[in-house]
Amino acid sequence: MNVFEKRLTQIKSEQEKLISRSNVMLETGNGIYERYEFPVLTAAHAPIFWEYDLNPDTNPFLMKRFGINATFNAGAIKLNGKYLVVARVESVDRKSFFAVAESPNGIDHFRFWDRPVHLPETHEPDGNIYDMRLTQHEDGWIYGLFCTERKDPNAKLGDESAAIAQCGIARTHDLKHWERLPDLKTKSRQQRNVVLHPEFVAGKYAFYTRPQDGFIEAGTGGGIAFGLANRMEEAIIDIETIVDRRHYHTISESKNGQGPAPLKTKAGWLHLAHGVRHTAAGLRYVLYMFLTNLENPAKVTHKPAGYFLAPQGDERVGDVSNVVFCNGWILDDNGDVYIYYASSDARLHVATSSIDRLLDYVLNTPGDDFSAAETRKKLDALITRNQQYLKALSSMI
Ligand code: M1P
Repeated sequence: MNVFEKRLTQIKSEQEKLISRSNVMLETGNGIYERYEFPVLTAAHAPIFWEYDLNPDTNPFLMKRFGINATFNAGAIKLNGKYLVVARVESVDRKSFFAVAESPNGIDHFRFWDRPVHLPETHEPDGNIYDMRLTQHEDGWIYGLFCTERKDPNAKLGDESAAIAQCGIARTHDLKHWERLPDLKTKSRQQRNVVLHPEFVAGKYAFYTRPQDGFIEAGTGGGIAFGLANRMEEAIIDIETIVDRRHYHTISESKNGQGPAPLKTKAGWLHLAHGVRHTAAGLRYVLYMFLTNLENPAKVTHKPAGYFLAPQGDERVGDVSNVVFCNGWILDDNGDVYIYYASSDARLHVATSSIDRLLDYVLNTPGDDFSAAETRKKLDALITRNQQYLKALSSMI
């Protein structure tokens, strides 16, 4: 066997082992959801024919000719019985594109479709695209809203980082053929983490937005906002109203953003979002939940204090460490929920729960009272309530 043949055999067998490996649910957990031992999608899941020139004459050493750096922040949907994620795939040149990966069960054996998504452009080409949120809208389309980033035309001479982020919009019926629509227009100079609500509200298309002053800093952008547009073919939001405000000394004091489209439940719309705070080691991204009113999804009715899911173990390290981010989840017919979260801008994981458990979490976990004394009082009250059970339970354990 020559070098080419030897390497190809090895690479193929390693990848097959990776994709056919069964995931393992981690024991115990917190009762709210279960985590799994292995990420569901990594750079190593990229098909061999994406990264290598497979012609032995032009690539005798079987080198990578196109490197994939990371696969993360994925939109998710169940279509025709398959669990599909539309991942942000980042190549080694730092550009992102979207690619669909499919699993038979939602927790393992994710395999990329042969080709990445061919997303048409508007008259203003995208510098980069990422973080697609999928919404199966009651108008019959599946919409993909994502961030389109372009170099700031007013950047100071020599500033090669200043960028403008806006919300790109595309729609499809099958995740294969995509129609690009004009970018969303709002009054905010920067826009990221925009999500389409699945139902009409007051006869209009409803959006969760995240107005922000700078590319990184939210500035005066107060938090997750809500706005209405008449049409998707030229979506314009005139008024953005803050739904979930940032707050001093919380997990989202620096910024926050809606995750996937909210899930409709009997008690309200269930939201998953990310919150960001500054630490001495940089920004820390965690996930949190809240519930909004069924008739008025701009009104928060319940919001547990603190985070729902934070980076742990290996998840804490990656290109942007100490980050978990989620823009995709699937509610199955039997009430199971698959939460696809990415860690540290590197890889995609799944956590599983059920709509009943998630509702129990948001309805019965105390909210934030914004002071250390109030937090301590809540703990004291729980200990007092528990005292009557401790004796009885100690004989059980
Ligand atoms: O690097 C962490 C995340 O940063 C951005 O999120 P936000 O706009 O809330 O700061 C996004 O670029 C996201 O893709 C990334 O994971």
